[in-house]
Amino acid sequence: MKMGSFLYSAACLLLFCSLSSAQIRGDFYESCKITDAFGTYCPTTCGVADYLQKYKPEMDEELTKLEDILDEITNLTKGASDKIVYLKDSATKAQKASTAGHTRQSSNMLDDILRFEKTIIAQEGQIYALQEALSANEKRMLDLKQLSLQLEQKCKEPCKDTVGIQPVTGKDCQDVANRGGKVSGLYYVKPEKAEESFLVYCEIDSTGRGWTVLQRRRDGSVDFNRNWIPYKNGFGYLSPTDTTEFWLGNEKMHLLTTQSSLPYVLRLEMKDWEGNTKYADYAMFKVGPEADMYRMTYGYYFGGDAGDAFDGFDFGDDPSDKFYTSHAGMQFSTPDKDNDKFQGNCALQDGSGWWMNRCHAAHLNGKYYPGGKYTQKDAGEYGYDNGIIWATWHSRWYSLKETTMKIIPINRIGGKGQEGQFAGAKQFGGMGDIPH
Ligand SMILES: [Ca+2]
Repeated sequence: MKMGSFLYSAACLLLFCSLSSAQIRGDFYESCKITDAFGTYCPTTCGVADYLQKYKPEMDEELTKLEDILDEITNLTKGASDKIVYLKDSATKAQKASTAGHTRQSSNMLDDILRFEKTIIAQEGQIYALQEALSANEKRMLDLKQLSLQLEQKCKEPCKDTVGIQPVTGKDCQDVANRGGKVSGLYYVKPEKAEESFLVYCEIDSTGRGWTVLQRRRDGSVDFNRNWIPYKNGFGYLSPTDTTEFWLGNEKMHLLTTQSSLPYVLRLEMKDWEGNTKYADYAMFKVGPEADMYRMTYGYYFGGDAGDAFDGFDFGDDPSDKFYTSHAGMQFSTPDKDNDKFQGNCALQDGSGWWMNRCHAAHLNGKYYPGGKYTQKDAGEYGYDNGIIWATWHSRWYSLKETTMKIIPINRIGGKGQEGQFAGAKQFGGMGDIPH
């Protein structure tokens, strides 16, 4: 029955309302003009209203349908009652007839009466079942109406400022940390060439290092199969507790990574489904302007224990595999904008936005596969490896559980206080220990 799914979606809607007050909406709404989605605080005024608008017609329709069903049941019940009255009358008549001394007919009459009684019992059973159904449906209606009321109430409440945005600002998170930002959380930053400041999640550690987070995969709750504009502006949710998934946006990444002569290091952190974590660092990471399709460049692999998948991977299918799966210097592609080196459309076939070559050895915006392992069949229509891939660590048919992409000025990456969990950096002979 449809109701189950409707109840579920209504419950989800409720959940959305209660959760959304603690998150930042990253999407663009048709009826809302939000110039900077990540800078828009609290979704109540636009986001929730739009969301409700979207679901209200469906809900009304479901309620109408349910009312129709109830009417039908009521009619049926009435029909059955009439029938019982009629049958009871007949039975009484028959009884009277039999007691009136018509002995010849009495045995026939008795049979009739027995038959009638059986029918009556059967009818009563049906009526009982119908009444059960009726009251169950009434209860459901009541629950639904209750839920709808709660929902309406909840969405009328003014949005509470539950998101803590830190007061310190800077041109990136390291600047924020330098200016006194002590805790990880949401901060406004304004890179040098940026016209407006925008919200970012800063990961600030006890040694005063401030990472600006560009991408986060956590649980598959955000769809990364998006087109050029969402990838340009950013999508998903920024949360002060770092619990949500997002793509900060190519334009913001461009502004951040090209603002000063001091180069950035891009760190990619990954976690698999067995709980292992690995990372890879790239020095002098830059995202070019939109005119150059947000081309990604870096100087060199700076270290890490996940291996250098940005440099491509020899999958063993063809000698040119490594060359054609490297990402250095690639332009950004999305399903609606093919800037790759493949005669087909990598981003369309793999359902993501990424610096596609022909196509990839690293693919952190891929499809989320709970459990990790997936097959050609799972990959859908095109059947290519489309998961969250880092080929120098796990096979391309293994999709990672969590990823983070974050940047920091190169002079802050080394030195004391390298996180214990990423002690692997030491393997690189202190390459990370650049004096600052
Ligand atoms: Ca192509």
